[in-house]
Amino acid sequence: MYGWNGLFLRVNLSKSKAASKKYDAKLAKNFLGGRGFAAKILWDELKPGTDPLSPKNKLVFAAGPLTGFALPSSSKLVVAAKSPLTGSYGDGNIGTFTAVQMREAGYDAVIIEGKAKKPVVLLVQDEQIEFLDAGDLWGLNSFKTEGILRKVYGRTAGVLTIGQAGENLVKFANIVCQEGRAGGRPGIGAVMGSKNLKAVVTIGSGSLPVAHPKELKKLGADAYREILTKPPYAFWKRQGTMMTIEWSQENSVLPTYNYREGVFEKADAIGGFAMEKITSSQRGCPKCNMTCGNVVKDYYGRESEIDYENVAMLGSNIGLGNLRRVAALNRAADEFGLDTISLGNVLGFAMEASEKRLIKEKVSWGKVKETKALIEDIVYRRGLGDMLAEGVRFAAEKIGGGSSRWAMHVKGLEVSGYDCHAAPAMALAFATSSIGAHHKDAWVISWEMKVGRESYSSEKVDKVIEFQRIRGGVFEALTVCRLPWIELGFELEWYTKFLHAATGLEMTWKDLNMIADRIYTLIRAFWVREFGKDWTRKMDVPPARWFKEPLTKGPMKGAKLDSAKYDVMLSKYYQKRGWDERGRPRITTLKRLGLEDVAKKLKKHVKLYN
Ligand code: PTT
Ligand code: SF4
Repeated sequence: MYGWNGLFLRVNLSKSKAASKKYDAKLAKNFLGGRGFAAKILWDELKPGTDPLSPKNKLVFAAGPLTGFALPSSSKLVVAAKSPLTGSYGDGNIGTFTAVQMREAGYDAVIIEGKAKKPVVLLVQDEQIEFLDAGDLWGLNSFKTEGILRKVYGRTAGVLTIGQAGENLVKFANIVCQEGRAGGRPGIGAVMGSKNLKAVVTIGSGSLPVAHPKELKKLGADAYREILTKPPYAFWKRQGTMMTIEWSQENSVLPTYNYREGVFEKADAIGGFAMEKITSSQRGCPKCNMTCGNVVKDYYGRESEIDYENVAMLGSNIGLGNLRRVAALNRAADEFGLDTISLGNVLGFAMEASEKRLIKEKVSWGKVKETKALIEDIVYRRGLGDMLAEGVRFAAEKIGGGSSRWAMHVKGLEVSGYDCHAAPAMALAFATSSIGAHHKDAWVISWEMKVGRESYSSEKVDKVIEFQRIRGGVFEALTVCRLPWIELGFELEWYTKFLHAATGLEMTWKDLNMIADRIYTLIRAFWVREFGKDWTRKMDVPPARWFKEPLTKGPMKGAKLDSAKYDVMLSKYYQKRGWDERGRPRITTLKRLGLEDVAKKLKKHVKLYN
């Protein structure tokens, strides 16, 4: 096999043992890597009903066949497990030296099982695997932990860590690296914590098998040059994802006061231009020449790397209109290893609940010190923080009072930073995303603003599926960054050429879309298997606030979603996907996608289907 190493490393923390094993080449061709591998491994190896925080859950780090080569923005890694937040398949995507080092160590994926007796650091150095005592690191934040490990293992070692949030099993704890890359929104950091795994250090010294080395080298050089010629490049380098704050405000989709509104009175103070005045440096993922991590000095004079989502969720969504203060909360989230999107949601939820006197604690909008203290309570699970550490779905069930209407989540995963009162296609994208309400699979909102936001047309359903294929399927399986394509217009044809040079396979985008559908449908099967008879189409409906409480301000004042029209759109989505009226993959669809074994298991387990 070229492109792929053909090896998985399996680590058992309970037994302090590890072994590598060849996998079938068909797996690579059918699932590519990254999310494809993770979904297949978790489907095959986890029993339905497995407790996500038990030793029986498995943590998978998986890369794609382009990872590790000198190709633009190609060093991403999928981190996946059964999610403690949603109770089903969960993953995240993180730009990290670990992706490169893991591939150079000879592995396309690492599967971590069991639970260490005491806190450990897993050290993967080519074929040598060690379980190091992490007693001294337990309790430290992610930055300190990484700093200590980097002193020993060097600047380019792969180092993934959890902070105290992962240790304390906060349900939206994530995994952090390089002081500002973070991934695993649906609590993948908590899964790592539940295994007593404080960090994973990876160092590889091998070279990757490549089908056409000269072709790959030339393509890589051409592609890096091409990126520099793209017209949006210069502005991208100035603002990165932060330019989206102004755009969201103009289009009335900036999440504000717990998604009550789409415009924020202090948006200018937290936008890309405000950031430019205080940017001190830039960081990014390895192998990228359009680095987008903008570092600013926060309210306390410390460095904080900010992105759109961080600022929307810890800024406008909680009524905080000062960028240095927002950056301070973002830095706290990175240190503790908390997903900023879910964090901004639970904070906004608590502020609204306090305003409505549904909780006894006073939690005010837009106060940095109070909010920072509440974040610490969440991390250490004290008082109100303990409830919020379980996510908004749980908190709403607990406090009642109609709060589930404004608990902003889908399937338990909190909504990322786009208000959808007047964006039906984006609402559908959130509702049908493979891990809960994440924008990663289909960020159709900018397209939707151009074609007209009112309609619930078939064209919109097609666009959601098209994006889910490209982004949620192909990019997540290749583990390449999607931003060159979305933000600069770097053409999709490059990726089939890269694939050919690396693997020798002639794959068209039609072939890739088929693989994407296979992965997406397998993940859907995972959800259906977990929920069994309780699975209904209600699982694919966005939060009630967007249907019931119109916007009261801004250019879209009065707008809200129409539930009857949404329902029709959802049915169309199911038809086009080949799923039934309850959103379950039809047996014929599973077979068409080469998932016969999944069809058999699902049929047996859920006892459903025509
Ligand atoms: C992603 C989600 C995002 S999406 C952001 S900002 W964004 C938040 N970042 C966080 C952070 O920072 N610290 C923290 N403690 N929590 C955070 N949670 C949030 O996590 C990220 C970039 C970005 S910045 C985006 S859009 C793109 N995401 C990609 C993706 O998902 N897939 C892909 N193939 N390419 C992508 N490219 C871009 O990567 P999750 P990163 Mg992230 C500080 O993790 O769970 O996937 O959620 O990975 O290396 O930081 O790069 O406006
Ligand atoms: Fe990482 Fe940004 Fe480069 Fe994508 S564009 S690879 S997120 S630095």
